[in-house]
Amino acid sequence: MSIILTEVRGPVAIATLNRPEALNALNTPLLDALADTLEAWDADPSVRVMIVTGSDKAFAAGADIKEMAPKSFAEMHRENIFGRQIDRIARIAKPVIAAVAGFALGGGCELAMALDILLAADTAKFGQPEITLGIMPGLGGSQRLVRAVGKAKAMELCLTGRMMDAAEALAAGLAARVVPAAELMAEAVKLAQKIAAQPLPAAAMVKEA
Ligand code: DAK
Repeated sequence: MSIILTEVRGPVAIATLNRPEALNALNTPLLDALADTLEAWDADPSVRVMIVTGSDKAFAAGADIKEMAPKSFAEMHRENIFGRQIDRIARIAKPVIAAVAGFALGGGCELAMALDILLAADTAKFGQPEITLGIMPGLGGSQRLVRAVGKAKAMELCLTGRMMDAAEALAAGLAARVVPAAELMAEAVKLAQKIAAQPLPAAAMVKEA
């Protein structure tokens, strides 16, 4: 079974993270495959909007702790582990929606924030629990979370590692909208279709700006 499931519905392309045994923890093969997939769609004129999603239980429960564990923090920083792929994903020109149900923690929350619109299921739980492992957010969380929710809440989340539910994420400005979990994908596709109906160059320029 592929680590990324793909489906294209007209102008809307959907990538589903598929590592259920590890709650979609982001390891090198998964992030390589996701970046390759999104870049291929970015270059495909028939695709206008993309959606990245996970499972009911987890969008992604973090960067893969087992892959990081043998490395020193200095090695992780020097190798920019997982950072190269997140940077590739953030450079996708077409709009990308994060459809998030369940856990979006650590690198999982950072992946969602590297995309353009975060649509949350009412089951979504966000957090940057890195500090509980003795490390700090390394995939953009220290910057993107601040921009999304402001310094005070970002500091509180990063310094305590606590989780925030979907309602709090909506109130804080991290999520654009919260929908019932059963309707998450239908709502994400509807949103994607609405964007796909707009002129693509304008959409890409809005994103770039
Ligand atoms: N990595 C690897 N495996 C994970 C994982 C993760 N982040 N999260 C869950 N899993 C695995 C579990 O180990 C378990 O596998 P088995 O032990 O059965 O083999 C399976 O997924 C199911 O998890 P649980 O049994 O724990 O499920 P529960 O429902 O009981 O709990 C949970 C769900 C999400 C509360 C729990 O799994 C959990 O706390 N997970 C870890 C969450 C976390 O701490 N995430 C942040 C990871 S740190 C950097 C680059 C990157 C980063 C930092 C720096 N630089 C370049 C400098 C990134 C850091 C992170 O993301």
